[in-house]
Amino acid sequence: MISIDRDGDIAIVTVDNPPVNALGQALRQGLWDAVGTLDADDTIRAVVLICAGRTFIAGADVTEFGKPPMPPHLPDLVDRLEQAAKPWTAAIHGSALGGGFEVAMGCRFRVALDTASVGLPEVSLGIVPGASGTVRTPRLAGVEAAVDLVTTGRPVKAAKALSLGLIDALVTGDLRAEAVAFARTVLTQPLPQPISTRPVTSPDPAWWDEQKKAITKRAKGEIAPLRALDCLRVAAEKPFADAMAHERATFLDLRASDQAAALRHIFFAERAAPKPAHLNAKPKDIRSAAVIGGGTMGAGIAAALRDAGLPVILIERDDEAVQRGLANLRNIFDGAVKRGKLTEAQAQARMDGVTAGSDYALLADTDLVIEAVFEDLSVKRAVFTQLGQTCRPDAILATNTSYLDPRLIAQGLPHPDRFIGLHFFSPANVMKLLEIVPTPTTSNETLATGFALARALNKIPVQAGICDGFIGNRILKRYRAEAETLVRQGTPIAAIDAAMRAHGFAMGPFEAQDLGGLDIAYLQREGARAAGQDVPETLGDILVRAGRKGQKTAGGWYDYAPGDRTPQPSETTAALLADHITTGPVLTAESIAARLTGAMAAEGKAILAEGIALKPSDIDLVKVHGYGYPRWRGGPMFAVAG
Ligand code: 3H9
Repeated sequence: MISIDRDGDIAIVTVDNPPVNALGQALRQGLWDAVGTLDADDTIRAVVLICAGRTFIAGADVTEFGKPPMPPHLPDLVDRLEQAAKPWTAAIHGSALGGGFEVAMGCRFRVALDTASVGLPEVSLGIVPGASGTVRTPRLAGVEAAVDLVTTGRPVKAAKALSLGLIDALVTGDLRAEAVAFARTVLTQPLPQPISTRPVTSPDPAWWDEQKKAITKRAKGEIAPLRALDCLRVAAEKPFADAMAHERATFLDLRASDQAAALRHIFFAERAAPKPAHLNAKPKDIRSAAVIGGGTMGAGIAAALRDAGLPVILIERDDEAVQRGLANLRNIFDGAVKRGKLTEAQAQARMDGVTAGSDYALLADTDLVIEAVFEDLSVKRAVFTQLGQTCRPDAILATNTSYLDPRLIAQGLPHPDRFIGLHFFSPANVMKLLEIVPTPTTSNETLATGFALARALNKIPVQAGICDGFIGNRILKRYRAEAETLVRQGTPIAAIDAAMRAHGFAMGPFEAQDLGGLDIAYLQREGARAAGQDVPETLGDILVRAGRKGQKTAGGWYDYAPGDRTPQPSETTAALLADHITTGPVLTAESIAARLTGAMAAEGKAILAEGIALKPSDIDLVKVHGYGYPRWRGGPMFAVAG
């Protein structure tokens, strides 16, 4: 796990603890011992700490968090490194995160490859840095940089880290050789003060209040970012030792919290998602892709494919539609340029990799085709008839559908083993979730290719069985139905939305429908009714029939003033629904949230019992990544199991 070799009078300590060099007990002990060994070795004048594998130390070992802490504790190890008789230089590649960056701050110097990043992502695990991250960072880079780094949890790239003073040098090429050369050079100069003894200047109280306000708004009920801010303030105002004690107490408190348990659950579920145990085939190589349909969804999918570096063919009905599709795609990349995510040149390169047209013959040699046309069975079937005639027999053919039965879409398709459902979420180039829906004829190879595609697109794949709405929309339907039941029982619409926001959702169920439009689900219900299914009338149906489809019609569940998206309680809606509403008991915000999340969990249980979802954590990932369920609550299944 730890090896020591030397280059003249420089010792090189190499950490090798795959997969990410996490700081489990054995590694902490190994580093502890290495400091002692090298302090005692008179032939050594400086030490380089470097890691094998894909990354520098990526943090504490999260799997240890459910267990009692074991010595040597990380804060003590960081102190020991700082007090080592020889100066240590951390040589960073990949990511130095959390405890990894804290170890680097224990070292006297930090050099990093230009491709590396450093950060303190602890808040994303519901904790605060627990080994001096909140105390040393402000002493190293100033309070403002520390507050940003610690309370957002977002890592920064090496160049930014250098400009903030988080690292001392940026290198390219051979990290080990460069770090050894660096360690040798700095021996000729006076050593900088250890970070723990450096001064720190606290901003005035008004600045701290402003930060608190902004973070409270952003955190939406998540506690760790605010507790982190509190630690940083103590670190800026109190002596080092007091701040360390405060940080440690906060860390241990949060480590045992429900929020941290929920966030760990999502952390491991996300990492398990791309590689489910039952995938037993090798995925096909996908070197080219095509999208049928250049609307919002199709353009989003095409953008995601381009972002992953795949050449894309975009097919639309006619020239006019082709131009519209290309404009949609360009809009997406232009937006990315405006937000500083892409340069103009990168956006242009994204567009240059798109071939657009209306002739299916363009698809003759494409590896993967994703259909994203209008959600109508006959339209989709017509597309697959053409794909069956023009694509290679081994091309993977996927449908992006939210509600339709993929078996019906693929009926009559030659080689149906290469057919699969891929349910993207809008905007498809942004949303992380991908529901993967195999049919009974989908081959294992095609299924594995779906998962491999998700990895390539940096998405979180969840396998779903075939039912109305798959996992996500089926639960959404139940959630909305329960929300309507509450309205029928006399709970005000605005009270329900407020309760769900207080629970951590960005929006309540009715605000969300007004934003997305009530007509989509209405049309789907009408379709089912026309097909002879017994679909009871919903309150939403009454609103749509009265022309209230949401924000786009200036009113849905709420009214909207022109140019203003703030929902205003609506007398028109109240009058339209009056006959369907009885007066009932006044519910607290907590009991409203419990009813609605309980309904989601109940539907989730049914989905599991039917085999539509393979495991509870898959359902949690779907709700967290596709439907705004607060990550720090762990998803509906975790909430009821916990
Ligand atoms: C902390 O440090 C607290 C301290 O302040 C105080 C302590 C006192 N532990 O993501 P990947 C596993 S809190 C255990 O797919 P990538 C992961 O489960 C920690 N295991 O790789 C997966 O396992 P498997 C702060 C971990 O290359 C495998 O490694 N640090 C940990 O796409 C590969 O993971 C963080 O929050 C861990 N800390 O990305 C960093 N990390 O193969 C969290 C990963 O069995 N980690 N695993 O499924 C990351 O952000 C990414 O893993 C990283 C690599 C960017 C490093």
